[in-house]
Amino acid sequence: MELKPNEKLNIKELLKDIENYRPKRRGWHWREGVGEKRQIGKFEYYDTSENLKQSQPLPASKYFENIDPQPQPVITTEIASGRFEDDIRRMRMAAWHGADHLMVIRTAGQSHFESLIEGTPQGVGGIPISRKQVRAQRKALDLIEEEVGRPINYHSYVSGVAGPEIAVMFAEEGVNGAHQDPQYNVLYRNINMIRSFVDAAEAKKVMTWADIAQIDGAHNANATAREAWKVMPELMVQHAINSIFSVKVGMKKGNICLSTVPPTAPPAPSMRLDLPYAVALRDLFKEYRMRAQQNTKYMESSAREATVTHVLNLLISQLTSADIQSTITPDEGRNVPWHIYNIEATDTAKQVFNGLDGLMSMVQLKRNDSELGDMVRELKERAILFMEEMLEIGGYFKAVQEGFFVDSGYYPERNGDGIVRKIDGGVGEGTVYERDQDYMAPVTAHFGYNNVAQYGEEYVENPSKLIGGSTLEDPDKIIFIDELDESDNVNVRLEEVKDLIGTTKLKPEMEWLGDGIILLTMFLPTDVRTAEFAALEIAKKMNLHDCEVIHKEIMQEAEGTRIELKGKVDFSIDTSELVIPPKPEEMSDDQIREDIEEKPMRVVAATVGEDEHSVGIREIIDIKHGGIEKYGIECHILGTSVSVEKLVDAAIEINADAILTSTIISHDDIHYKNMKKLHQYAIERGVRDKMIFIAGGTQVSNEMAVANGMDAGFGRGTKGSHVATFLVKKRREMANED
Ligand code: Z98
Repeated sequence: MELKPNEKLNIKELLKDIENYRPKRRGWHWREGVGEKRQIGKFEYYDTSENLKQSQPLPASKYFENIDPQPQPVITTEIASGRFEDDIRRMRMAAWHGADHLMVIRTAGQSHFESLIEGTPQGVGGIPISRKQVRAQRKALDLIEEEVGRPINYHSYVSGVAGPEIAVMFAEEGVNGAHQDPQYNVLYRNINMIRSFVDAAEAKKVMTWADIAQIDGAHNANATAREAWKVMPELMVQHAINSIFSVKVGMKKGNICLSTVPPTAPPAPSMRLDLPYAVALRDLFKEYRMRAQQNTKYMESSAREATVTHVLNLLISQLTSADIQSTITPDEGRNVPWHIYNIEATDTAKQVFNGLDGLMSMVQLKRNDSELGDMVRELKERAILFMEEMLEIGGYFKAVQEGFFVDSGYYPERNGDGIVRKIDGGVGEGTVYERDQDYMAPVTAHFGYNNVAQYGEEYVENPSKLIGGSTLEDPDKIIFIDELDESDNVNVRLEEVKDLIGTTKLKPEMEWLGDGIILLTMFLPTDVRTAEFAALEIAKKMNLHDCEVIHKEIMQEAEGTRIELKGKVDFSIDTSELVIPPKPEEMSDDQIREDIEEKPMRVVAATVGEDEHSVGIREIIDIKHGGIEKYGIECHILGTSVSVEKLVDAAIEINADAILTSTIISHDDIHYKNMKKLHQYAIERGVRDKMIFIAGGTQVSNEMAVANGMDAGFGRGTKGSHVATFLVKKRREMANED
């Protein structure tokens, strides 16, 4: 199977023979070519990585030779709409925009599952992580990474009491990154601490074998705390615990990523709090990697507001460092996990890093004798005191029992509202046993005591040799379970939308093929409460169903409200029945300019008859709005209400290449009558074949203009470049005829 840029990824084809698919590679991939200066288009970049083979550049790149500079950090986007098959298509779009870390969040609280699940059931707010789904996504990414020319990291979560099993499955299936932090289980999923740490040792060992990069869970305290900036000292302690624990298990520091989030957002003076925190963290954890995540704690339903906070977060990454820049989605505040928001967030990261390229060659953080320096020191001191107190009372488990974590006080202040878990409580309590003397497991990447030396020294490092390799070395030993649920699986879902696959039927879609969802933005000149209900009524009248207001913003209490509303349509359209006019030809600016430079061009222009409207023609000519002047075309505007005779005579006198007329008035077809007159008079003067005649105006169609003697007609929406393209092409054509 191979992907072609102009062909859709065929999910059915992808799922064929999935039971025999083996991932192409293992291990995390950092971007290449980082740290080198790089010439891209007309600019030299300081902070980029290797270009992609194929990509979708930012909209404004058309002004810069379509360049698409790739920032240094790996860029994450989290895609998990509930249907892995639809997420695959979104992954392809995200990869084309520059994401190379695709995370799939598991469906609500999957940490509570006590074993692996199988098949492809549909999720809510995430994907039920199963082998088939993981394998299909990895297979798709193996193709997509070929297409864009950069390895893509596939990522999910290793947590819950099934953590080690999940780690093994991820290692088998070529997953490249995973969240793993025993503290997450303890604090947020109430899993017994002893069980959680023992499981973590096993899981981390497996992740180490598979070279899976690890992200910790400290940022969850940030998201959970009542005031996120109060837990800054604690976050450092959490990072420290998971990092050193992972090192002790054998994980390399280069694969240990601290999950860090700028803790505040405007209107808080965020830079003054977030920047010292970021600096302190990087001071303390130099040897590790930084995964900078976008702030989601203070995210509301305004995409604009979320984007500004995201941009400030990116500035912090640029001022300090980020190895992975995670964008998540800017829409967590309204739970619309839609295609477009993943793409927007990825583009925001790319755009901001492009714009901030080389910033640190010009500015320096003021570390000495400064508020920044003082705060950095203070934060570190608070974190170290926290750690010391923790040791004093008997270690981490005791500290959790005492409610040290996620307390809303700014340490050493304590408010007594931290999360309390008991050492002898929680899920899986009492399930950890010491291994017997004769315990033996013929498996790879096993943590701790394993009595294999009795079979020979060569087995100590590699016990699975005893059985000719475990599933990690010999994937044929993996037992692949296809589907367990007859009605809740991908085959059934694909069947439901079969009319939309490989046909000319088209339906709008936000997250799932054929979901029919559309987003409406409207301004209603009333108060917010009335606006919300009025919007729903309006949507009903538009025949939308399942409507929901997803964002409302007061413009002024009485004057009006901005509303964003989602709703569904239940029809599809047939693209084969569409009448699509031919695309207006448009040469590139440089091509037009080159032509004019080689052979100068002169035009006369006017509004003819009794038409005083000169705005249109001026827009087509004036350089200010991209008119034809900008290509070096010499333009003589004769004014308004010019007679046809005067216009042609003037053109003859200055030896013009073309005549441009403009008319807005169209009653009694006066505009077409004038065109005919112009054509006739030009014949009389013997210049009709020597000049180009163009008529424009809001009511002008090309066909009618040509039928009335013109060479071309341009209507509403015309830009200078369209007219210039026509002029250049027509002149070439006329020269060839000569
Ligand atoms: C992120 N979207 O970081 P269940 N383990 C850790 C986690 O941080 C998480 C899970 C497991 C954000 C935050 N984090 C989401 C360390 C979740 C998830 O199944 O939801 O409990 O596990 O990308």
